[in-house]
Formats: sequence, C-alpha cells, structure tokens
Amino acid sequence: LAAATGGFARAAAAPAEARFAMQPDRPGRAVSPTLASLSYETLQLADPAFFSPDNRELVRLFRALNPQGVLRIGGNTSDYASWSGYRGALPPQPVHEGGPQRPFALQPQALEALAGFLRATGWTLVFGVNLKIGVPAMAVELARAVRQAVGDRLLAIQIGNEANNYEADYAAFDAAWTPYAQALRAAGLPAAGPDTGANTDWVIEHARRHGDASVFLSRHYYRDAAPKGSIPDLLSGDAGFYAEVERIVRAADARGLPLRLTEANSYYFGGRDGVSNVFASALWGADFMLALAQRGVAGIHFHGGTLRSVEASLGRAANAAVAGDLQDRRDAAASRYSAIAGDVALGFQPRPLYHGLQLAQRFAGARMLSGRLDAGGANLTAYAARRGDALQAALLNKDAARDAAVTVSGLPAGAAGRVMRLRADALDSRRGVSFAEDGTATADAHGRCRLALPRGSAAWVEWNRTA
Ligand code: BDP
Repeated sequence: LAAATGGFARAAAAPAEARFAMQPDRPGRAVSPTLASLSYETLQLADPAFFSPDNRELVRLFRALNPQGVLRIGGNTSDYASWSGYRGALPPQPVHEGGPQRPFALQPQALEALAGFLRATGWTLVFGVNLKIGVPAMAVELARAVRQAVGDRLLAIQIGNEANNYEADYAAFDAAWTPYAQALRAAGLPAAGPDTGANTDWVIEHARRHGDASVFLSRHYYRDAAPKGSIPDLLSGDAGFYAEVERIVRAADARGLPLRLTEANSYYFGGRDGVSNVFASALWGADFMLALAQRGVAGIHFHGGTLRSVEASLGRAANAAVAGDLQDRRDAAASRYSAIAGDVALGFQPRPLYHGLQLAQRFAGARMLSGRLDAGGANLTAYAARRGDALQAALLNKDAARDAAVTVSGLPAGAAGRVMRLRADALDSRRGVSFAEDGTATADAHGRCRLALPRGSAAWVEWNRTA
C-alpha cells in the first residue's frame, strides 16, 4: 500500500471503507469500441511526416491505445486551412500574431500520408473544413480529396471549429453551415456536427434541424482555461457537464445518433503545466471517459499534438532549445495536455493521461451496469460493466489524502478476478506512470471481493465466472 502514496502528506486517517454494489441485472449503455479517440490540429498536416505510416512510434502508440480509434483533424487551425488544389478566389483571412492561426495550404502529400497512417493504425477519420472563410466550393474540393485519399476510413466531415466563437448565434451559424452541408451532400460526402465549444443548446438545435442527415452529433469540452486549474479542481469532477451531456444524449437518442466529444481536454490554451501533464490527469481522463460512456457518449477525442516542429518546418518559429534529457525534450515539444509527447525528430512517448485512457478503454465493447457506490468519505468513483460472461469494474481513488479499501459485491461466488493497476508515485508525477497487471482478486462465497485502493490510484478488475 505504501509504495503508491509517496510525495503527498501522509494523513493519519484510517483507510476509507468503501462499498461498490454491482447490479449485473441492470444493464445500461453499450460502450463503443471507438471510445478512446484523439483530436489534432489541421496545422499538424503541414508536416506530412507526422501522420505517416513511416512514423512507426506514433503508429504503435495509437494502436496500443485503441485498435479502432477515430482521429479527428480540426481545431482552430482548420478554420485557416485552404486546399492547395483549389483554383477559385479566396477572401483574405487575418493572421493572429503569436499563434498558429494564420492561413496555410494543405498539400495532397499530407492527405496521402494521412491515409497510410490510418491504414497502419486501423483508425478512421473525422475531418474539419474551413467554415470561417465562407467558401463552400473549396470545402467540397478538399473533402473530396480527403475521401479519395482515405476512402471508407472517412467517417464524417465537420464544418467549422467552435463556430460559437465567431458566429453571432445559432441561427447565424446555421445560415453559414447549411450551404456547406448541402454541397457536401450533393457530392455524396457524410457530414457531422455542429462541433461547437461549450454550447449544449446549439447541439440540441442542430439535432432538431439536421439530425436526419448527420453521422453523429458533436461538441467540445474543456474544464476551464489555463493558467487556471489545479489538481484538486481537476479531480473534483464536473457534475454540471454530466447533466448537460444527459440533455444532449436525450436529443441524440430521439434521432438515433451517436454523440461524440470531438475535442476535449482538461484546460484550454494548451493545458495547465503541473496539472494537465501529470498523473492526476490520468485519473481525471479515465473517470471522465467512463462517466460519459455510462451516459451514452460514443467517443471522446482528447486534443493534443505537436505544433512546435510544424512551426519550425514552416520557417516561422525556431525550435527553442530545451534543457534536459530526451524525455524532457519530447515533453516540451507537445502541448501540455497532449496524451502523447514528442515529435518526428525526437520520437514519441506516452504522457500520464495516455495510461488513463488505456484503463477506460478496457470497457470498449462491454455494456455498462448500474452500481451503487458508498465512497466511505473519500473522493472515489466506480464503474461496472459486463462483456459476455465476464464482469468488470473500474475503481478510482482520486483522493490525495485517503487510502481506501473497496468491497465489491454482486459477483458470481468464487469468480476469479484479474487486476490491473494505474499508478505513479504521486498525483503530480510527470514520469513513472504505469497501467499494468497486478495479481488477482477472487470473489468469496457471497460474491464479494475486497480490494485495496491507495490514494491517487485506480484499479481495473475483470472477473470470470469460474475460478
Ligand atoms: C480549443 C480549440 C483548439 C485549441 C484549444 C486550446 O478548438 O484549436 O488548441 O482550444 O486553446 O478551443 O488549447
């Protein structure tokens, strides 16, 4: 127990005695295999070596996260991208000093490389086109080129990124969006949306107006803006957002549409150092994914990436020299909330968040079950699911101060459980995070199983019927 608790003040309190009653006869939502998904900026495609089948380390990290994930290309920079093959006139777009928001042209080589990357990873694609510029004809040409390059791996085209930041209201957005959607439909290309920021009402209105012609509904999530943020803030959960998701899922269900969070992470403006990139983010990410899967969200695209090397390849900014070892330099190359650090020159490595996503992704293809948690006064969450004959649970101790012991009930008597643990030295650890096998946990004759759950750690357990 002691091994996983270093670095934080050791409270004298006894371990919290928690109980989690799984209710195998109360099935909930099916968890989509595409749950763990990622989102990257369109500007990332300025370097065709990034999303390329030759980028073996990135291919391996994507596959190990999810062999059936969905890559969303978009973000602010999608609304500054033009298609190099487009011959029509384009209105000028403003350059935002000091940021990546400036016009750039996508090249066919980048789409070819992206297609190879998708084949190598097994991932599918959601691709965002430039709404801000107001040229549907260019968007359709680009979308056609994307479809030609990636074929059936194209799940949907999205139109505009967080248009709530530049359209006055939903009606104005809809008026700008509709000619794009009509042109895409005429070209036989699938659309999804509205890809808004924090606008639940927009998503519900969009479902009402365009649900029949959409592949899925989407919005984004960030808890807050950096440099706001702290480990306790992140780990306190976000009940208000969960309630909003429940509202959207009701609208999505009425149309038979999946809901995807096409861009999400902890704190926008690139993440909060010491929060978004430390072990606490892994517990947050796993908890967030499972809370949303339970409420019917099909996929969550954690936003990230490496714009530093892209800036350099565009000749617009020098790759700043970073002190430290290779791991530190990879860390510095990626945005602070990115689940994967590194770049093409330095190689890649998982961030703490990556391991949290791996834990939650164990639920892919299972059916969520109801469960009653008595957290015993600690900051715990718990989730249950069934896959075939096997029952599984995720137990998360987000408490910085209290170790816990959780008694899980509702299991078949004598069921043999395989345990994997997510842990690090401390909630603020940047390195040494693991999600790995950690022995067994067998149910007693009453179908109960007691597990130690040290502060700042999580466990995933899968029980099979026969011991
Ligand atoms: C989101 C944008 C994305 C940014 C992110 C951030 O869609 O392009 O990178 O904010 O600021 O709103 O971190």
